[in-house]
Formats: sequence, structure tokens, C-alpha cells
Amino acid sequence: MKLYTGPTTPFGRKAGIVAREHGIGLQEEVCNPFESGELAGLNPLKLIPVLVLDDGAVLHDSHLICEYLDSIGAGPTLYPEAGRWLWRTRMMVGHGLAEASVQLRLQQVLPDGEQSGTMMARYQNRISRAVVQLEKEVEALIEGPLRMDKICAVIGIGHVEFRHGEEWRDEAPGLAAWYDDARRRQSFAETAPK
Ligand SMILES: N[C@@H](CCC(=O)N[C@@H](CS)C(=O)NCC(=O)O)C(=O)O
Repeated sequence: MKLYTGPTTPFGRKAGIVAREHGIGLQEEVCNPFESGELAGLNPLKLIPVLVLDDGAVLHDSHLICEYLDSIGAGPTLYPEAGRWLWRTRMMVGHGLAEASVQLRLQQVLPDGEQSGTMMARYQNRISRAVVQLEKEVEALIEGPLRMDKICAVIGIGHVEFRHGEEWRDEAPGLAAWYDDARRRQSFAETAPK
């Protein structure tokens, strides 16, 4: 299987983490979504990650790719039944944190005159609110085995810290302590943005 991903994408990182946790060997193909001609032929949305299966079938969107990898992987599921609506809601907060962080970055690298202060403030506020919410729910991140909400919190915070610095820590000391411990896990360390 081949995963089209990139060195800084939090969504590709999610798929890489799930593959590692389940002992699934993936060929990782570095792909720049803004320049790749091949990508649009695989995914009409022209977004990474994309997973191409051995039979040529194409899956895209990190949610779908992660659920697929979990369904074929060895070891315990990262999508347990227990408490699933609540942990899945928390998963979407972590995923949305990553989305807001990516969108803020995309605004910041636009040429002068094309940036929108309104949109940047909207993404910044979304990041702050998501961080505060994860801080409120940090006990649920600390307890129990690895789950997709924890993976999404790590990829969201990881992108915020990589692109926008450590300010988020001021609002969330408990979350920062959890994150500093969690990110030492092998699958997280190996996939950190660079
Ligand atoms: N909902 C998608 C989001 C994917 C996404 O936004 N990928 C970014 C890279 S981090 C991308 O390909 N951006 C290209 C663009 O915006 O044109 C997922 O979870 O897979």
C-alpha cells in the first residue's frame, strides 16, 4: 500500500501513526498537494493524505484511511465501542484544531494583499477554543489505552506548535503536560512534523 503524504501534514501524520500502531508497513510517498499533477488524478479534492491499496483502489480523507487501517491492523482497535460518541466528539476537536492550524498557516503564507485578517482571527480563535476544550477534558486523554481522540489531539497540538509556537501552552498547562509525555511514544516521535 502506498500513502501519499508530506513532512508537515497533520492528516497524513494521523494515517502514519495508525499504520505504525497496527504494525502495517506502508510505502510513504512525499507529495506536495499544491504542485503534484498526479494527486488530482487520485483525489479530485487534490488533498493529502491518499492511500492506494495493493489492488489499485484509492481511499482518501484521513478519517476514512485511519478507519480502514484500523480494520485491517493487528492489535487492539483505536476505535473502541466504550464511550464512542463522547471520545469521537473529542477526536473531532483535535482534528478541527489541526484544520484551523493548517488554514491559519495557509493564510500566513499568502502574498501581501491576499491575506484576510478576518479569516486569520477566526482560525486563531478556533485554535484557542479547541485548546481550552481539550484542557477541560484532559483527564479523558490521560486515562486508558491509545484511542483516536488522543491521536487527533497530538496531531492537532503538534501542528499548532510546529507552525505557530508555544503560546497555546499558556492556556492549557494540564494539556501541555499530557502532550509532552504522550509525544515520546514511538509512533508519535517518528511522525513529528519536520
Ligand atoms: N479532511 C481532509 C483534510 C486534508 C487536507 O486539508 N490536507 C492538506 C495538507 S495538510 C492539503 O492537501 N492541502 C492542499 C490544499 O489546500 O490545496 C483529511 O482529513 O484528510
